[in-house]
Amino acid sequence: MAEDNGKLERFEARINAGEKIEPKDWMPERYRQQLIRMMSQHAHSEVVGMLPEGNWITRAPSLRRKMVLLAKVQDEAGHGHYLYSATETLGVTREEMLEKLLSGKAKYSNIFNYPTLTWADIGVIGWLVDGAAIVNQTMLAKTSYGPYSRAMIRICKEENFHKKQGYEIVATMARGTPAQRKMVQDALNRWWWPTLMMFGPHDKDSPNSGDLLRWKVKLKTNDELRQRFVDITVPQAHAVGLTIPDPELRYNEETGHWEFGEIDWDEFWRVIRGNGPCNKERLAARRKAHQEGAWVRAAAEAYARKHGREPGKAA
Ligand code: FAQ
Repeated sequence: MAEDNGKLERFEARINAGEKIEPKDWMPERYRQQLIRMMSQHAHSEVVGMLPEGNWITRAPSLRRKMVLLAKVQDEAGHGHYLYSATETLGVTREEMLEKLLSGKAKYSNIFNYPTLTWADIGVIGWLVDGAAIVNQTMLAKTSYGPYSRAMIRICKEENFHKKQGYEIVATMARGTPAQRKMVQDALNRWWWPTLMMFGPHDKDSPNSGDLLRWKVKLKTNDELRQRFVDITVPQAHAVGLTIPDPELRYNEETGHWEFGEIDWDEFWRVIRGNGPCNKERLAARRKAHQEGAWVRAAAEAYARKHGREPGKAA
């Protein structure tokens, strides 16, 4: 125990000195478990996050829009892969993580349990959802765990492109016909509040934040990041003539922040516990894809064995 205390002290001193923790370094079991929880949920979010947008690839309004959306959805598959690989460095296998997702035990971001009803939703997802992801992940790029931090740096670069393509769709529709303006405003009305929920519960209701902040996995709290997102996004909505669907939204000259109304936390908990509008549909789609991909996994394993490599390990 005394030895463990010494290790813990050295571990925390390294974190406080801004050093990265690497896979083979000693780490408290609680740090490892918290990272597995958070990083695997993040990986699942990227993969499930392909579904609402993938739904629109065949219906994109032009070839250019189709190519861009295809590339974006493909990027998200890539992000899932980097994040599963980074999580594997903590001693958990990809199969274990996937089993938790497919059996409904693991969480993934609340936001991907809402339907994409019109093309404007694709613009608004890029602008708001990728915009929120960037605010959150720019901080995570400085996280104390080396593999997560490095994955985040690359992912953030791609998310910046995603946000720009989304805002371009939004701006184009906002200066389009009355029907297009109505469609994009309606999409903003439906996605605004669920996007604010992406940052997690208020700090006072966030059981994990204590450990995560202490060990610099998180560098800012849920409420701090949510406020930052609102401050960045409100002027962007105004710039294209859209209205944020919050009657309580007002700018506070003294603090320099946009104040906003209360989030419907009952809706948040309902959605993350499996009872949102599309939870069942999303999991069914993932299970189907997993089953249909069985032959690909079998072929990859057979190939690895034939060439004397352990399946799942790089050459
Ligand atoms: N959704 O104690 P806290 C993307 C759960 S990537 C679902 O505050 P924590 C890119 C939380 O897990 C989006 N569950 O938790 C893209 C915990 O339950 P547990 C994903 C949530 O970890 C764009 C409980 O509530 N990004 O969008 C959510 O300290 C477009 C209590 O919460 C990440 O995952 C939620 N929103 O803070 C892809 C970023 N919030 O596990 C495709 C990494 C909270 O104890 C298309 N993660 N919960 O059973 C994080 O930064 C943190 O994990 C938070 C939550 C901030 C999400």
